[in-house]
Amino acid sequence: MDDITSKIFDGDIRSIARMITLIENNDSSAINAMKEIHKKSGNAHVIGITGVMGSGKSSLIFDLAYYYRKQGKKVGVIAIDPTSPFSGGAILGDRVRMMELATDDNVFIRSMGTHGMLGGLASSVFDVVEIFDAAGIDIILIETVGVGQAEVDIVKVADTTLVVLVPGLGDSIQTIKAGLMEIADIFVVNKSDKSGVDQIVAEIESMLDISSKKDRAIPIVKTSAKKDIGIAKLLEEISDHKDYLKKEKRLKIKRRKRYETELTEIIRKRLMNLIFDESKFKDKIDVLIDQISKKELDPYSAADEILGKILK
Ligand SMILES: Nc1nc2c(ncn2[C@@H]2O[C@H](COP(=O)(O)OP(=O)(O)O)[C@@H](O)[C@H]2O)c(=O)[nH]1
Ligand SMILES: [Mg+2]
Repeated sequence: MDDITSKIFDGDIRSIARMITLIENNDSSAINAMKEIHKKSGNAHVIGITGVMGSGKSSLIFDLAYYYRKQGKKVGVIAIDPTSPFSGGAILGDRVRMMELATDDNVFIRSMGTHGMLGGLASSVFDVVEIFDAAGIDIILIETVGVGQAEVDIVKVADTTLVVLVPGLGDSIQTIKAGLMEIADIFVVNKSDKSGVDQIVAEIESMLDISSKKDRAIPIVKTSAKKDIGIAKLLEEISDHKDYLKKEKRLKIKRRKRYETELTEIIRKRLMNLIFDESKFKDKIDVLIDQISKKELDPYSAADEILGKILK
């Protein structure tokens, strides 16, 4: 394990992948190795990208990764989306840019299923971030599924959160959950090659006007991932946000929040494993489910029965 850890610190792509797999399988020596990995982490800029399905998150990530590579930065991508075109370390797609990134040793891509989700994010996202970070990756891009709690929970991991919107969503802004609007550090209006861009920008602006005052104006960046428009501007805004975070201990406070979430998730997960081994109750649970189905029992009373056995 010491060997793997030192190879991770050297940025070895295979060791990074192996470590992540071990962590996802709850391997105890890998978990132990996280002590050293944690010490080495904290330098990467973690960027969360969220927004509805099909808004162009994956496409934007390719473009961002491409631009960051041009700056000589090492890039890690975490795709928490089973439908994402990143799979098993290989990038699918026909764009030249994607092919270039696929063979670049300084681009690390990890897809994660929604397996083992606690709340909205897979708990091992925190570990993957730390492993990437300790491996010397400068920029970590996290794409979340376009629905559910994950898109709101992304702020707990990310330093900077991008919310991607597109023209032509009908009553666009109104249809988007308020929670999603509040988490944005930067709004990205993608598909700006299509019509209706100014309308959505105006909608975001008026929504920002009425929302609670922030100590920082939230930028709105128009992009076209397809036509490579606005990406340089987006990098600039991301960099400005990082500078903003560095002031007045904002980054420290953000990171504390991340660790708080991670710590409580680990405790929750371990407690759960400690006291509730589902396989041990399988037969009993089957019987109870039969009874619930037949209306002989309600789910609460059934839970009382199982809890009674656990706490006995
Ligand atoms: N016209 C146009 N299409 C885009 C743009 N960005 C992405 N797309 C297309 O939108 C579709 C969904 O993109 P994808 O990146 O998979 O979206 P995701 O579900 O948010 O990750 C794909 O067919 C992309 O080629 C853009 O800027 N303009
Ligand atoms: Mg995607």
